[in-house]
Amino acid sequence: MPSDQTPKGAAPRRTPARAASVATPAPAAIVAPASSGLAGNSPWAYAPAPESREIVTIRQRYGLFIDGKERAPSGGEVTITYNPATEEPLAEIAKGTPADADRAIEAADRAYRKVWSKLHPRERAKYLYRISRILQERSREFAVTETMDSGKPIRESRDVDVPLAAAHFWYYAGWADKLQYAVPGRRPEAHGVVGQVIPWNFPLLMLAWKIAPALAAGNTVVLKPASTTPLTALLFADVCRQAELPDGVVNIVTGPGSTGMSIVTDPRVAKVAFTGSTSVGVTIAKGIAGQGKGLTLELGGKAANIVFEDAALDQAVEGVVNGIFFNQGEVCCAGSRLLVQESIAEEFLARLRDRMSMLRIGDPMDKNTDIGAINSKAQMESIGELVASGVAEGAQIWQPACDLPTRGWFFRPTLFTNVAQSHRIAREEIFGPVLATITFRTVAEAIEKANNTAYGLSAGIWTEKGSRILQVASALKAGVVWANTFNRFDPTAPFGGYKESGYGREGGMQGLHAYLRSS
Ligand code: TAP
Repeated sequence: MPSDQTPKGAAPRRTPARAASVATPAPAAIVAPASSGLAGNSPWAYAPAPESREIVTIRQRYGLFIDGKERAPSGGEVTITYNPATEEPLAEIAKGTPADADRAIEAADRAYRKVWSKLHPRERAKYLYRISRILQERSREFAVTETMDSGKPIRESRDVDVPLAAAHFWYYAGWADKLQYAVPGRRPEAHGVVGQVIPWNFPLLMLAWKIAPALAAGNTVVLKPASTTPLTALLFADVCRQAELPDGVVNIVTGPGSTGMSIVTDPRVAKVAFTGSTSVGVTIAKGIAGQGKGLTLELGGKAANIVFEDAALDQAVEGVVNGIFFNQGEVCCAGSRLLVQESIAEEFLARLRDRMSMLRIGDPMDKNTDIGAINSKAQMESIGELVASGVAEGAQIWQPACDLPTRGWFFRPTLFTNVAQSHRIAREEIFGPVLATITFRTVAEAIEKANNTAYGLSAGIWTEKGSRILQVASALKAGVVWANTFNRFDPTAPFGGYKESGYGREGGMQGLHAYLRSS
């Protein structure tokens, strides 16, 4: 396998950079006057606080991780992964083919039959603990790599993605020798080989959500990362080697969607887990229909974040900002619909605009950055198209006046008011830093509007009244309901959706069930 090195963090030279950046479609007339906040040219602007890239060595080329070894793709082709904040190519990534998927599944099947299923569960647990410890020890390296490859702020990869990924391995390590307590009265058994396909918004964390419970339950894994964010999965392959995980227990096959499809439809794959768009989720469900495989689908969302008139307004503003601007809004459970009670709407929106004017948008490697880069040019264009539809359909757009970097894919935080429930921005998952505001008068109206969506992944409630939280939470058709907080994740808590947000749960004991068959 080629292993030629470039200097630390350097991009391969021979690949040309991508086209010029995509401008946020924000006509000057709809942009607010210059902010007096902490961003831009304010005398109170923060000094730059860039994280060092020195800890990371990004190689020029990466192969597939199959049977414990790095392998060249059978077709000899590569794709390029880019830094979304600079548009620079980071590395060449093996373009795995169906033949490579076949080899990976064969290795996982062999590892399952000959090694992993024969290990005492306590021994399996030791590997998971070891992986968790290594992730913690190498956390800075993972955080910097994740930020460079995905565009998310270093503050988030450092404080959320990497610690949560380590926590998932730690949590499921504890389950490995206690599986009988997860399915009382029945005999838990692993499926065998599981096929997993993950998206680009939380590359390492989604890998942990998938691999940790699968291994704890005694399965072996073939995982396909998203094409735009393969680097932390490939770094994780190195962690598997460092942890001396037996060969073939984890296999990572980079490549296009069609390679993901050949993994999930292979008859030797007994269980499939997918996170990503609803359309691909549907394609996968159709592709494996009738094969008797286990399937969990974690798909899109259009969460309502509901603010009642008695809420602590400043806290609610923080929660709404966190709900939609965390990870640039590229979050399946993002609170992308703000439902605010009419009596406080004007005041709430004024405070929200003030807060949005303080957000710092720019270099994701700067520790002060709140909103980093959009993951890809395609995603930028998709956000821009939906925002343009909001303007065309008559919603009122507002964006803070902030300077965006001249290179890279950056999108201004965007607030829409005068939104009708029929508008596309109120119905479709935008997967970007765009908030659509709808008002309501009564609790019943709030519930009806919140549930008026094809999705059902998450929701938020902001009120001082405990009884109202219980009433509204039990009426909302959403898998996760946060009260007076938003985007809280914990390995012990199940996560998943209803309706077009998919089915099955990840996290907690429920997440383990998906990886067990019990008799
Ligand atoms: P998807 O196409 O759903 O990509 C997710 C994963 O599925 C990637 O690894 C992708 O591989 C793979 N994939 C694509 N087509 C496949 C197929 N036919 N069979 C098996 N695997 C396949 O998402 P996207 O195109 O990157 O984003 C489109 C929209 O989906 C976004 O705008 C957003 O609304 C939504 N999205 C939702 C989520 C979550 S968490 N709900 C995550 C990402 C995107 P490649 O990367 O190689 O294409």
